[in-house]
Amino acid sequence: MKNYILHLNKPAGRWDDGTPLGNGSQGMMLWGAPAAEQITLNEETIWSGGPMNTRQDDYRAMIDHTRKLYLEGREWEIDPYIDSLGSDLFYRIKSYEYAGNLWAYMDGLDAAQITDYHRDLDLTDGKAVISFRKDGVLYTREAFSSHVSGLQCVRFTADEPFALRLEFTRECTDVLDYKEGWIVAHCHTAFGDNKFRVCVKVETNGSQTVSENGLCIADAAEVILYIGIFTGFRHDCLESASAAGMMKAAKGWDALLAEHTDDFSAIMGRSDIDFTPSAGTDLSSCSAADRLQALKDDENAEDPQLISLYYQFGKYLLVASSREDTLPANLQGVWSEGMNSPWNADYHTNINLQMNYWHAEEAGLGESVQALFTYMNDYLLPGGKRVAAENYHARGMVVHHVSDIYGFAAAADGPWGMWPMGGAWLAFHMWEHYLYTGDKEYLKNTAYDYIRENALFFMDMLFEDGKGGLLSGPSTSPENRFFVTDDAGETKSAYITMSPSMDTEIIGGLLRFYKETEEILGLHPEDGILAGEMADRLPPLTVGKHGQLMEWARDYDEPEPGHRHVSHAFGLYPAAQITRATPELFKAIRVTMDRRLASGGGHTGWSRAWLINMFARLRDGEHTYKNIRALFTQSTLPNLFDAHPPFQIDGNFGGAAGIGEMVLQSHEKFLSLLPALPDKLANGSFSGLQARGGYTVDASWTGGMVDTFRIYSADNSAADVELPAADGTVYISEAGTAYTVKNGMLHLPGNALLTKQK
Ligand code: FUC
Repeated sequence: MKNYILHLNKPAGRWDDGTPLGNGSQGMMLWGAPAAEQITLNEETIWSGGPMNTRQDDYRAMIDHTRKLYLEGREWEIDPYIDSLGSDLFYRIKSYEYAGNLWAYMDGLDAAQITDYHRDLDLTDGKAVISFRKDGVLYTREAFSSHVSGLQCVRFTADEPFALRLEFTRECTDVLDYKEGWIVAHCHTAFGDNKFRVCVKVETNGSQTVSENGLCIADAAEVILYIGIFTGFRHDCLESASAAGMMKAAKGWDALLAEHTDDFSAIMGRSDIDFTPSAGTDLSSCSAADRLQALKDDENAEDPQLISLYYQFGKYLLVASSREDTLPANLQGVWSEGMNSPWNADYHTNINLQMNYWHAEEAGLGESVQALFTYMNDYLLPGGKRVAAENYHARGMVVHHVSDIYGFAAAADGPWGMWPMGGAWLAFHMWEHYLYTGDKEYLKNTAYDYIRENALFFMDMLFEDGKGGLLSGPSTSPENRFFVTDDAGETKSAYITMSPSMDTEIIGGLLRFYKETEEILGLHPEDGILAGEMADRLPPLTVGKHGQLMEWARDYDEPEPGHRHVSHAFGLYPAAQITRATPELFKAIRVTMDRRLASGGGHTGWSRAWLINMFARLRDGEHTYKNIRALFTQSTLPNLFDAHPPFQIDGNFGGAAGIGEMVLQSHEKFLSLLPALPDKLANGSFSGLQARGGYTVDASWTGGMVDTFRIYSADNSAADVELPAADGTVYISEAGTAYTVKNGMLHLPGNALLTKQK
């Protein structure tokens, strides 16, 4: 893989313009100001609040009443009825919090006198380097966040002896201890009194003096900070955990850096998508902020390499915020600036948490995906079973639209929170992992319980429509409203209904792959058969009066036709229910997307990222590209962070997924090379991409045509490959066998490296 470096040439003016580093569970954001380095620290389990009792004895009666209203044709009464029950129906979770700020003040480095400023983040080895000069003296700050040791490390050096003062600040700090070689802070969260410690071991050849406001170092050639954060969520005894954790610093900078580099670059090196710039336009050494600005300034400007960089950055951020033994990435990965993060930096499960992992399978980020599955099994499953039993009086598990690290699963926030689909949507990720790997042991040991419990919930909760069909609900089409007319002829907007299209897509998909899971594993075959039968009785997806895919079971108008969620497009992406094999729906979803965009859709980063994936699935390379460009020019901060606004990480991940979908798809039961390649990206290559069926795929192309490609699977599986080539085009394998393209497809009997015949 090429070396991808995210260059910036200014200090961050705000936290969300900083340089993010992370080891999966801890993170730090470097601001890079010469005179006052600010390192904003995070640890993923510093989260206010705690487990909540969400039992509601009347909840099931409320559910049944809404169903009755719907079946009696009094749908317009549902939202007012829910409103009349008061806000106690919905809970509010607490916020993820930062761990504090570590400051390094260096007097005399006034911004006006600084030259040669660089702030670089190497995405391959996960190391940041900030450097600048004053009066010819070179100052350097290097940082990495090590998953292997669990420590985050920062080193200050300069050509000449220097001084600095270290200080730690945070609300809710009970003890702050500065002593020679150490800073130790004992802190707690704003609510719930969750305790944690921030420990900084300071190593320097300079002199150290403890003062009231910090640790002062003078005459140093080098100052190294080894930072460890230890939380009560993870450890019973903070004293012994921090003592043991900080021992790892004894290895020293070089050894810690070497083991970190091996670990990080092994994961990052697995996959690459490299778009070739046109001759003479290599911008890879320019600042990312300037490159984004150039795209904004000139609508004809192109920067294919920025798309490659953005793809790697999407991988980088996930590896830095989600690893095999951590929690999954939250709305801001693992980064957060203060005590209250936007949307609590929670786990939003009506698209955001899912989007965080959209690129992960294809990019080969198995360790990161594991964090999601562990969270689903260890937190959502028990929490979701409680809510299913206590509130719905049903078997199985249910998760609504937000969650936290305490396994919260009940309906939250307001009427739009009456959406019992979050847990089920996440089950698709487990099934997809099986499709990618074919790993039956994983299916049985990791995925089965979670998939089954979600299926059982809906098998209990679906209800008869009186005409032989089954309905779901009450539910919503995430966060979107529709117009209903009451019996007095007055039109009102409402959230809550039965069987919105996304419900049908999620439940139908879930019940069908649950059935397949039972067929594969044979554990409860009768339940699998019943699930399949119930899926067949769900309402069909329907084309509405505008030719659009209907968002709800009835063809309502909506107050916000450009709404950021396009939930009924779930069947197109991320699921694979709407494809070229369902031409009417394929056409109708396009109408839906065009209508959304015509009314201002895609205005949040994640919404734009979703559109990129949808257009790629529609095989429309030009619109895919247009939306990537819009993501860069409208929803990307100077350091390449996605902006809702504010910073929200899902768009980074969804955007990376969409870039992958342009060059490789595998959801139609065959491999498709360059399915949505825009003209502007006519030349390039990719390597190490994973595809469903257990394949690893490499390819290179010029002029939009595949020159060479390699398909590999551990069991040497045959592969059907679709590629942009005229019928009769011949590809030759290494062994000299000729394969001829027919109807845009090639059939390969097993692993092969193929080159187009000249
Ligand atoms: C979803 C979106 C919002 C926001 C929030 C965190 O509910 O509708 O735009 O991204 O998640």
